[in-house]
Amino acid sequence: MFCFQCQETAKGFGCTLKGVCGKNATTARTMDLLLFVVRGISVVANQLRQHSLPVEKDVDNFIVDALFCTITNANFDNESIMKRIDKGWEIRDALKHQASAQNIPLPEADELNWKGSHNDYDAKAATVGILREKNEDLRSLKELIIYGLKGMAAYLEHAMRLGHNDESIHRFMQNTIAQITTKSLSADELTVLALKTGEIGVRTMALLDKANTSSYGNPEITRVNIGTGTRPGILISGHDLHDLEELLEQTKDSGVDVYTHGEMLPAHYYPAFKKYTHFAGNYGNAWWKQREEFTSFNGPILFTTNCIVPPLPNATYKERMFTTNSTGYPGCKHITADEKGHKDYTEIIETAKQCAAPTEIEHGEIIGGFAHNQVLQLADKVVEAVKNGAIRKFIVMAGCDGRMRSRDYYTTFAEMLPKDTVILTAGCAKYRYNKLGLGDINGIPRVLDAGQCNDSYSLAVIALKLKEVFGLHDINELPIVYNIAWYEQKAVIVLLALLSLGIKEIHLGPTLPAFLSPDVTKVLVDNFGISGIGTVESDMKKFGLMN
Ligand code: FSO
Ligand code: SF4
Repeated sequence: MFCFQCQETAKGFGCTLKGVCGKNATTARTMDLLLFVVRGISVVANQLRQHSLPVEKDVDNFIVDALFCTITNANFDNESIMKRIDKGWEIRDALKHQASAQNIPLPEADELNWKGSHNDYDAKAATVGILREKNEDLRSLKELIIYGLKGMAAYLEHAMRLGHNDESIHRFMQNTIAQITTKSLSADELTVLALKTGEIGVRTMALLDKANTSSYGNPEITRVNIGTGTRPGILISGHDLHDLEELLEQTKDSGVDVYTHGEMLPAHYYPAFKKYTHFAGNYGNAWWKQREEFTSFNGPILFTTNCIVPPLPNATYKERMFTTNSTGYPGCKHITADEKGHKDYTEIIETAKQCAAPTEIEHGEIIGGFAHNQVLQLADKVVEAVKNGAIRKFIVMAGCDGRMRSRDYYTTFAEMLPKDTVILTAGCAKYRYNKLGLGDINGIPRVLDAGQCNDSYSLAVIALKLKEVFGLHDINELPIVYNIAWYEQKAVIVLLALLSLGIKEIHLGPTLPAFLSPDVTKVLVDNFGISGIGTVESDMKKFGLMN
């Protein structure tokens, strides 16, 4: 196996024996084969579209799900990946049949022709992974684009589940994958394609924002309880609000409470979910603390998306773990939707009824709900605070949290920030500083949480609005510094999206991606001023934040 798609990759180089995330070598290779299938399907689908022929919705759905399930920590269930591969061959061959019936010529590519039995999969997979591209810079750019597309697929899937779709995004994804598969693109051409991926990433996040806000209202300032009640609970983690809605509906008279974990916390900010009195609060912290926190939660856990941490062999909660959508874990019950898209959570609810109430690990409240609509309602107050010097700078500290000790940097950084600065956050990175009690500036909290990682879109909307209000020509003239933490591939699409919006001088940590070759890193440094992080003190000085 070889995988270097996430920040925690082994030795900052690549996982070769087993993933630091817990993914084993066989599953890593099976995922490589699934991506091979995705490439074949994309080539044929793209070719049909180029000839103005229709492509079935199933193709779009398959590609989105397949990309999503290969994201870090989403799916550890080899069997479910194998099933996707088998279905993929059928889709590819049906598309080929369609092409041949219409005399559409197809390019030469192994991805279009190979087929073998399950016994052949592992050997084939070993030849079609990341290292198939021998040129380090081309490999770096191709993987940068593919990881961006994986993040895009995740956000698109959430929007689609709420009935919002955009054919142009699917077309872009499949066309991009087809180009990477069949064309000999130069480094310059791939760089352009990476930026284009960011541009479509903005479109995808805007689509998801519309899907979420038109379904559940605009997030608003909300105090979220972090303590526990006395009734048994169900913990829902991940990012999918549609799953949450169905779970809340089905649990409302059950005597069971629903708590959020990790990235599901921002669900509390949406008006539509406030009517559920049993939507009890947020339990715990970011994804990587789940081994301890799921143990003390005592009740069942539903994973709607990544990040799953493989439970230890003696974990008491494994029988209480349920997965859905693109996620999977061997031995855990997977909940699928019926043909109308409806999921039945009876088994989770019945499991919860047999469990003790959650053990309280924290007490109090956290505040959030500062997505674009809410912040723009406060715009006068914010602009006034900037003009009169009460707010000197905004620090965008969005992105992901992770296990590495080096991420303590973000807590220290937040603690050391001067009192006239405001943190704008989104994603699970917030757990490094959202319970520090950093206070407020004239009633504006010093940590403004816009929501999930996809709500980084909100931060871009806020920045663009401020640029307009202050009459600036360039978004980079705003008093905003970007100190972003990344972990997995959704952060890659967020980064590409910010670059496509012209945002420069982004600091990315705790380490730069291993998949960026020295030459590609140089392009990003020269053109966008991207850099890593240093020590808290040196970065404070660099950002002009030392008092
Ligand atoms: Fe975090 Fe995991 Fe949202 Fe990621 S829970 S790390 S970028 O999946 O998606 O922020
Ligand atoms: Fe390693 Fe990250 Fe890939 Fe897991 S996702 S195998 S930790 S690089």
